[in-house]
Amino acid sequence: MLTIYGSDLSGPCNKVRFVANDLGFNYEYRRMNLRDGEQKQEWFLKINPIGKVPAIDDNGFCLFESGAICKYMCDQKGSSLYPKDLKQRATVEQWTDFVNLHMAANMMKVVYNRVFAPLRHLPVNQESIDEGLKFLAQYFPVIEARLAKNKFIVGNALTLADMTLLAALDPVEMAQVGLEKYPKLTAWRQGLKSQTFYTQCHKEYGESLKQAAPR
Ligand SMILES: N[C@@H](CCC(=O)N[C@@H](CS)C(=O)NCC(=O)O)C(=O)O
Repeated sequence: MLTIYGSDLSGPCNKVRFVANDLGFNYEYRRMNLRDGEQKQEWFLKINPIGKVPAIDDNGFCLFESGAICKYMCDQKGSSLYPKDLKQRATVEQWTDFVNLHMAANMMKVVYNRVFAPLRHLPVNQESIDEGLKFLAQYFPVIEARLAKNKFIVGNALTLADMTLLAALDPVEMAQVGLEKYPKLTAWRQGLKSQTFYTQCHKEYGESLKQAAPR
């Protein structure tokens, strides 16, 4: 049995669940209590020595880092989300890396400071928000142009690059990151959010956030 250790509010965890759902894995979802530090407990450090989610235990084979987990699951099923062809795979890697390193990282600056920090009564760094928004404003048009040409980011097939961006953008409403200027990106996102792989994870990202009220 495959177990996915995750948190509903984590983009990397949700990405792993989107992919596992899309590939039709029968898995147990083990929701970790990050606020109480369950991820740093000894039993979990045996699964992931870094003490972070997501992590998986696939019949005794443990893996962490969402990208590695997604690729492992895709290759098990021979999925076109992560194509076998060398050049197609390299192109998926390229866009996935771009999304992770440039889009998700800048999204996180805004999400952390506009959503998580206020929720936990932690200091808000306005410079970090401004920097995140500045870079996102550079990169959203790149994705918009891709989606004006193709159905998905890489081409006309859904890939890990789409799953990665979809999960990273999940908190846009909560973080007030307007996508109004990007109709193709908005339509792409709405289309993917109506898919079973997404609704099996959650209907709306905000649902989970409500459960994380300060205490
Ligand atoms: N690069 C990692 C990110 C892992 C990560 O930062 N996980 C966060 C949740 S998004 C976490 O476990 N935070 C709790 C902690 O660091 O103690 C991945 O993609 O899997």
